[in-house]
Amino acid sequence: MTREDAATLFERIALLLELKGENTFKVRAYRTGAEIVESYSGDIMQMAAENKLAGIKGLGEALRDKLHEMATTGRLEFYEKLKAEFPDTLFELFDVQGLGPKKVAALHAELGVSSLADLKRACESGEAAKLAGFGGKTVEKILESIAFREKHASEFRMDTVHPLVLDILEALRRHPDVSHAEVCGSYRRGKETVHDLDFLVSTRKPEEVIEDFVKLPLVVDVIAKGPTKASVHVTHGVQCDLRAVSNKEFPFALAYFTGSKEHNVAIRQRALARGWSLNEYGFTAERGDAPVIPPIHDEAELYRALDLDFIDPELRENKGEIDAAEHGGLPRLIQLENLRGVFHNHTTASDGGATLREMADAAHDLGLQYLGIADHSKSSFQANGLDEKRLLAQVQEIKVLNEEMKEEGFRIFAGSEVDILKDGSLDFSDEVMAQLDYVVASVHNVFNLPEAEMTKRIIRAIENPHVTMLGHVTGRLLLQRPAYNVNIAAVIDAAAETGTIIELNASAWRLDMDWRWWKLAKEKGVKCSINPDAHSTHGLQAVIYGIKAARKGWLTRQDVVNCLPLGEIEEVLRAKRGRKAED
Ligand code: DGT
Ligand code: CA
Ligand code: CA
Ligand code: ZN
Repeated sequence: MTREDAATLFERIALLLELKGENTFKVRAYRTGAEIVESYSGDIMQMAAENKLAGIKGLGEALRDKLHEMATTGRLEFYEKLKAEFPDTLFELFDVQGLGPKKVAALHAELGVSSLADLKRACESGEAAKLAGFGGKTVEKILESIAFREKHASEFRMDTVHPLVLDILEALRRHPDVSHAEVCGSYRRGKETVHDLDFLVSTRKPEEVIEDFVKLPLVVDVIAKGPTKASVHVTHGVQCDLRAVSNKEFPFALAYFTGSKEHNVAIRQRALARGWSLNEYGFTAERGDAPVIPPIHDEAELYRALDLDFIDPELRENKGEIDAAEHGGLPRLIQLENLRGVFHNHTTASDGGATLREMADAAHDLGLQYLGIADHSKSSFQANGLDEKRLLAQVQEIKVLNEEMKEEGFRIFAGSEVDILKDGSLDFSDEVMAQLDYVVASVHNVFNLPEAEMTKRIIRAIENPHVTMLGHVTGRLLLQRPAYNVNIAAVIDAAAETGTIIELNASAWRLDMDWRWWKLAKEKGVKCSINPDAHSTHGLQAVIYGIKAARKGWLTRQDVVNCLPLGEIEEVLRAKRGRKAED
């Protein structure tokens, strides 16, 4: 069980206890527990397994015991029992936008709402609007959120599936009868959300491997099982397909099941043009005069046989990659190892769970050379945004810490995630922003503007010489909240013109700006910054999702500013301000 799973369980327990009308003290203990688990800077699950949690502030004995149980058994009996007192469908309500625990409790107690379907009915009939705290606006928002969720009901975010993929691949690779195991499908292509996971193994004993696969501990139920394939549901309700093939078939099956469908169709046509048919098992000569089929041992040889360079899975969307592979024009995609630092990170000064020092140590431990802090600005009061005074105090604190960390070759950059106000002006004056090393400008409220107005608002912010980079361009929360209306192409043009960096927010919830826009941005000369938007030390790990999205957007290390070493990044941060002075 990961720390996220454990934190989620504590959150849910808090909510269920609240619904039961338990005392608020107890409820709060679980909620605090969830926050601690989520943001603790050490390996809290390992510590829980070893019974070493004593002394962590805010974690009482009851919660410590529960963490121990979760860490060692992967489940929690207390939660299972509690959960059994409620209908399963109640849990659908928990992630609806605009529906906090209090509202869920009111809906449940007063209208007997225990599922999304109930909620929809209660909203449509006008009953919900009569409850205390439910205006027409709230109801409208809930209905919109339900519609959005229904549309994406069978998709999963990276943070849900990534740990599952690691676990399952490890189990498959450890199996004595498996020679190769890979994950295929949209996951391998680095899509921001996936419908299901597709695994592939090569083996001489498919039946044994399939038999053991359906018995893996994280399998919840078996959907279908045959001699060479199986489908199961695992944790979180994620469907996993497994196919077993021979070693000889493996590269063909790997390419086929990686997709995309559109890429496969184009590749198949290319094979046909030289007289070969292609499917998940191999090439077959279709004509007597077709060229001899060379031996194929891996995907690279498969592409080579078609006179193509190897195409990284992330690029396989039939969006120009085949033409590029034919002419030596594929980019050398960025890798996690290329990152030298990270911008846009929060601390306990605003809504983060770790202190400045803890964040700096964690970034240093990851092997990074610099960490950019960007706590929220004062208008984001719900996130405890900093006013000028607190911000400048933080700048001083960073200076002191930088003196200490200088010898280690590590540097903290003082910044701020400055709110872009409704009219496109910024939450801090130029004078204040001038005292920072960099500024991320983001929209955090008034999402419902018409496209032209939102675009104008964002472009006005970008035109400020102190705005180093634009944060989460569309404000989307994957599977949860749609992007606001904004003309992204126009924003890219404005960024190119003003020398503003655009953020690739690496949080699995955002991955914003979307990968579909990066190729255009890069062609216009816009630089990217892969920003974890970390709200805890663990949150820094989000860069792995950002790297996947950047690769999918054709980006190389040259396109991403935080691949630059400490010695070169400062100049980039100063470039836009300097530009103003020269003009
Ligand atoms: P998703 O929806 O997130 O699961 O996306 P994929 O791409 O993983 O789609 P999935 O799981 O239905 O199929 C995995 C891959 O198998 C897909 O990317 C390409 C290949 N594939 C599946 N069905 C077909 C098909 O009818 N024709 C071709 N050419 N390829 C297919
Ligand atoms: Ca899939
Ligand atoms: Ca599938
Ligand atoms: Zn933000």
